[in-house]
Amino acid sequence: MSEVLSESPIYPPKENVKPISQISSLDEYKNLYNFSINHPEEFWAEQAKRLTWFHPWENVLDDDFSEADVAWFSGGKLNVSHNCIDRHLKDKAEKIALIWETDEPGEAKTYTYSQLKHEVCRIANVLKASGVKKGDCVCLYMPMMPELVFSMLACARIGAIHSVVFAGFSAESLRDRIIDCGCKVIVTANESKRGGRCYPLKNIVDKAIQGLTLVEKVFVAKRTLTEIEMQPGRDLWLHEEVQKERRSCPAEWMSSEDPLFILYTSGSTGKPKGLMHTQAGYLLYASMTFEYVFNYHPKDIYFCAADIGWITGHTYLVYGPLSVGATTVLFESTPLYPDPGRYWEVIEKHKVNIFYTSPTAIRAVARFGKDYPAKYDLSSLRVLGSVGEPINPEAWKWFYETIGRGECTLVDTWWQTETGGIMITPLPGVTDMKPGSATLPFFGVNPCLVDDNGLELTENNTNGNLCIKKPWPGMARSIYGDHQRYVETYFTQYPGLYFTGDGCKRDEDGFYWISGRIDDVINVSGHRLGTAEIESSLTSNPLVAEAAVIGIPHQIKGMGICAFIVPSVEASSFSVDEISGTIKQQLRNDIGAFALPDQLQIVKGLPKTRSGKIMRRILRQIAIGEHEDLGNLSTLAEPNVVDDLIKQLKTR
Ligand code: 7RM
Repeated sequence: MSEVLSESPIYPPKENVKPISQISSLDEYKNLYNFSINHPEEFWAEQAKRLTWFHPWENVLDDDFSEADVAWFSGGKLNVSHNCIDRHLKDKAEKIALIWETDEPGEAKTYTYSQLKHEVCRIANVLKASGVKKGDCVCLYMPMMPELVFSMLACARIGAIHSVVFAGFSAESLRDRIIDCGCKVIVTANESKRGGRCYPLKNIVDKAIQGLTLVEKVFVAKRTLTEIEMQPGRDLWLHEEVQKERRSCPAEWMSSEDPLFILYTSGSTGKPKGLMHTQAGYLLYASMTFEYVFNYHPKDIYFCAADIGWITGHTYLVYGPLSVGATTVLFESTPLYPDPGRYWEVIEKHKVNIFYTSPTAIRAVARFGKDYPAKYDLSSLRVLGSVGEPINPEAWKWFYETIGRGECTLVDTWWQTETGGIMITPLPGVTDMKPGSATLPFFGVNPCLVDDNGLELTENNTNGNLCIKKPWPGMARSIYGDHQRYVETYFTQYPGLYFTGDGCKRDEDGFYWISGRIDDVINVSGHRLGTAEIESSLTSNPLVAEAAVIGIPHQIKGMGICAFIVPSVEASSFSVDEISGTIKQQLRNDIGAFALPDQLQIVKGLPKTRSGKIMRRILRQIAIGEHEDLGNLSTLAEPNVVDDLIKQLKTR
C-alpha cells in the first residue's frame, strides 16, 4: 500500500488562484494552522467577526470535550437568517442570491437578496401565525425548490428548529422522524419533479401522519399543477397563506447555543440519529470554510449539486454561501436528465465558477465519455469540489482533466453530518493535490489516528482510526433527545476523542487518505445507510427469517448493498421472484427506494459465531468472490453453512 501511495502523482497548487487565494502559501497555512491549534480561542474570537452579532459573546469556548459538552461563543446573541440576508441588503440588495435551475432545462428562475428577504419573511409570518414558536421543530419534506430554502431561513428567523427530511424517504421513515422531534407543523409540496418524473410528496406526508394527532398543520407548496386532496383544517396551500402575510418579520435574538436544525443520519445500530447543530458555531464554521475551501470571491457563481436533504446541501448550498452573500445555484434535476450533459449545460448557462459534487455523480457522467462535456463552454470554472465518499483516482483525474481542463483546483473535502462543515481538504493555491487524498486539516481541526486500543499513532505512513482531538465550532452538539447516545456513539470508543467511524491513512507527507467506514455503515452514492436499519426492515417481513446486509464495491455508487436473506417457513409456498418482490417493496416502504439492494441473495443459512453473531467478514469475502482464503473459521457455529453459500452463489 505504501509503495502505491508514494508513487501517487502530485499536482502542485494552481498558479491561477494563487494571487486571489485567502491564504497565499503553504507556509502561511502552516503558521495559521499551528496558531489555530495552539490558540483556538484567539483564533476563533478573531474569526467570529465574520458574523453579525446582536449582542457580543462572552466566552469563546466552554468545553468538556470528553463528555461531549461543548459551547462556543456563549452569551452571544445573533440570528442566522439576519446573517444570511439582512446584513447583505445594504450593498447587495439587487445581487442574485439564488438561481433555481428547474428539472426542465431552460426554466431557471432567480431571486435577489431583497426578494429572498421578502419570501423568507412571509413564510416566517405564516409559521408564526400557525403557532410555531422559538424552539419548536418544523419538518421540511420538500423538493429542491426555492420554498425549501425560504422555509429553512424562515425557521431560523423565528428561532424554530428545522428538520429537513430528504424527499426520497418513505412515509414510514418520515413518520419516525416527525415523531422523534415532535413536529407539529410540516412544510411539503404537492409533488416533486425529478428527471422528468413527478413524485407524490403530499400523499407520502398523508400516509406518514395518518392517525398522528401531533401534527396540526401541513403547508403545501405548489410545485406542479397536479390536484391533490387537502384535509380541511389541517392542510393549507403555502402560496395562499403567504399572500396574507407581511413581507417583513423581525429576526429573533438567538443564543449562540440554541439549536438551529436537526438532521437525521444513519448509524451502525438502531434507529437514525437526529444530529443537532446550533447557531453561532455552525454558521461561523460554514461561512469560513465556504470562503477558504472554495476560494470564494464576491462575483462568483457557485453551484453545489448536493440535495438539501443531506448535510452538504445545508452547509454548502444554503448557509455557507448565503452567509457570505454569494450567488448559489439550486439544482432540481439529475446529472443525467435530459441527457448526461446536464451539469455542463448548467455550468455554461450560468457561468459557474465553483462546482461541488460527489464522486458518484462524477462516475455516473464519466461513463458517457468526453463528448457531452466537450459540447459546452466550461471555461468559467475555477474550483471543483468532491464530497461524500473517497474519490477513486480515476474519477479524480476525469473530473480534473475533462471538466477542469487541467486548469482548476480540485478540492477533495472530507467531513460528516456530525462535523457540520469541511474538516480535511486542500486549499486552492496552497496545498498539493494528490488524487484520492483529502490532504490536510482545515484551521482549528485537530485530527489524529489511533489503533484499536486507542493508542495514538503519531508517525507518518500509518493506518488507523480517524479521530478528532479538540472541539471545533461546527461540531454537532447532541443527538436530539438522547445526549447519552451522542456521548456513547462518538466519545466513548476512544476516551477523550471524537471518533469519526472512518479508517484513514496518513502518508509520508502527513496527508490524510480516508478509506471509508469501519463500522456497519454503508455509504451508497454518498448517502449513509446503516446495515442494522436495512436488516430490521428486512426481518420485519414475515417471509424473512434472518437477514444480513453488507456493503460491496460498486462501479458507480462507490458502495452497493448486498442483502442475504434466509426465508422463513411461511415463505416456502412462494417463488424466489415473489419473495424478492415482497422484500423490495418492504424496503421501499420502510426506508425508500434508494435502500434497495444491488444484490439480493436468498440463502439457506448465514455464517454465525457460536454466540450467534453474524460473521459479516465472511459474507463480504464470499460476495466479492474472494472465498479462497476465508481465514480463521474456528469460531463458526456451523462450518457447512459457508460451503453451502459458496456453492449456491457460484451456481447463479
Ligand atoms: C459530507 C458527508 C460522512 C461519511 C464520512 C466518510 C464519507 C465524506 C469524504 C468521505 C472520503 C471524502 N456527510 N466521506 N466525504 N470519505 N473522502 N472526501 O458526506 O454524514 O453524509 O457522510 O462520508 O465515510 O464518514 S455524511
